[in-house]
Amino acid sequence: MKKALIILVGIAAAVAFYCAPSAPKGSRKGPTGASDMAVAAQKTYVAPGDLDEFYLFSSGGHSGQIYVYGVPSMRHLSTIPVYTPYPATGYGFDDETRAMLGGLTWGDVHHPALSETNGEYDGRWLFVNEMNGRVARVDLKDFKTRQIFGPMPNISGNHGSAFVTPNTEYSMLATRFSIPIPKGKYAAIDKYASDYKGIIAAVKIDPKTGTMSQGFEIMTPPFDWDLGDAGKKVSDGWMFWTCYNSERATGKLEVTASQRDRDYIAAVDWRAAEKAIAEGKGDVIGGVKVIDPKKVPGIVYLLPCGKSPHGVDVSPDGKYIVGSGKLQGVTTVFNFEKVQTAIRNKNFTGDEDGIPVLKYEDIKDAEVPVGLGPLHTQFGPDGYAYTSLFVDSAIAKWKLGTWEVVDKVPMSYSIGHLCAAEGDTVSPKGKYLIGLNKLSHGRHLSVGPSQPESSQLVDISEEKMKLLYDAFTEPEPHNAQMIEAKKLHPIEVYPKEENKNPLAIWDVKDAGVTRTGSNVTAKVVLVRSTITPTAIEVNQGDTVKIAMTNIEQTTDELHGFGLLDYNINIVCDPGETKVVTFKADKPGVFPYYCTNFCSALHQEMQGYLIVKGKG
Ligand code: RUQ
Ligand code: CUA
Repeated sequence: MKKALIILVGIAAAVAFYCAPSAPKGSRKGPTGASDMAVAAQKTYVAPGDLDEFYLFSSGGHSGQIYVYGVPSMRHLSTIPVYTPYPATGYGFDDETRAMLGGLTWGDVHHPALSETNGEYDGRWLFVNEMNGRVARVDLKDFKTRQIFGPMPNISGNHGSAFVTPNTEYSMLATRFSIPIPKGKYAAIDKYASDYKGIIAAVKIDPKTGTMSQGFEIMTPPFDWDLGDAGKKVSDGWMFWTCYNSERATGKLEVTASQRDRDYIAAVDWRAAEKAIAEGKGDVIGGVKVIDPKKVPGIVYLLPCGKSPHGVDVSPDGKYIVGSGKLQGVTTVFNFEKVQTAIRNKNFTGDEDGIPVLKYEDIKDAEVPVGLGPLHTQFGPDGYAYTSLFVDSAIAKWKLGTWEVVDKVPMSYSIGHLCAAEGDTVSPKGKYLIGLNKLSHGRHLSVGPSQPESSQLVDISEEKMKLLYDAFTEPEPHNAQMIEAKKLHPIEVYPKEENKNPLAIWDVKDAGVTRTGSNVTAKVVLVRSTITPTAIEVNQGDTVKIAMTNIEQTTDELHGFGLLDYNINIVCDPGETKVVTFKADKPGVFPYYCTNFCSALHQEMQGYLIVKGKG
């Protein structure tokens, strides 16, 4: 009776907590009292002119962008357009970036992955996936998207991506949606369990340039692969992915795919896969080498994990694999060594399409009672782990090895991923943890029905976690990675001598228009405060190529080229050349002008495209 009462009170308290309104509108009284608020303010205050200690690269979800914040100020510093045109930087308007986007003008970005050397962020590149089967590389030298690889063959729903291996050998991915492969093949939906396939894939990364190329794929049963993480240190060479729908169900998955008590984590020996491919053991499907684990054993194993697990995260020492069953109140810790022993001893309970299933009791070290709806885990430098709890709207702090839950901090509300400073590397930095929440529920000035998402900054430098700051962020902060600012050294201008564009010019006397048949090339110089030439005359129907070089070598001296009525909007950074090609199909006189306020005579920086009509 007493126990029941306690539980009831507990539930009521939880509900009350969840529904608790934020501080009254217009009030600046913090929920935790004035002195705590003063401490929090001081801890997040970055004085004018001072710099933040960390960069945060946050996923922009279906906006297709990456947002860059400074931590601890949580100030939004820049937006890196990746899969979506972005007029502010002219991304997706010039020939090169338009070609990189292909025919697609959106992408659903989920998991940014900083490049690593020996399991530590090395500050070279940021890889990021999107659901249309692509992975992009952002160069952290200039914070620009430099490559979009894909859509990859056989891949449908690239969610379990773009995780990198400890020395950035590969960006790893796994499909959320299974389809008959290769793409284009037909199979009726009632053949789902046998004729639809999931795919695990490895995208090769050039260690010097970061350039991505086709690696290999592994065919799997039609499970819905969800999240992944690369093994590190002792488990280096292995990759782990969770799945839901091991039921192989279709239709209303919220019911049909939640029947089993346990789904799986796939453990993939990617070095063995690499070797098998080199030995010619893959079949070419859709133009890529695909391993069928039934024919090539010894590469994939299944670890049972309850229940519809979402995140899987490997501890900094590589010894533990933490699988979060989103429909239960515990997170399961597997022991990598035990997994290896079970594989060696062939302690299997069965198989799924030829992939051996390990015995749960053989490989599990602990079920940690973190709370309801565990999703993702990050790590601190001191043996602590932090798990996000979607249903409880909280973060649980617990200790690796003792499995003791030591603290909880509420989140507002419904936390998804969380991101600790370098918290998925071999040497987490601690200090800060950010909860990436799905809802913000009016803890901000109202902006209409589409409310901002929230990213909450938590202090993890002491025993008790403390909420420091509510930041309201763009949709949708799925995941983020936080790196020490001192590891990045972005350039501020493109050095003239490194500009290899054949159409670049550096002197206004070289500017002008040349013609071959109906192809017109205009070489243009952008420099304060003239666009040279100030008039470009062409004939209707000409193919016009405008190559513009911003010859400035001064920090922050950007120039733009906005051409009215032709939907052209280019921005050139100092020392950069951009090229745009279009058909001059509309006759008339069309002003072009500099779009970036660059000087006292910025308004004067203008000219005319004159298109002489046919008639
Ligand atoms: S998912 S809220 Cu797209 Cu990474 Cu877990
Ligand atoms: Cu150049 Cu404004």
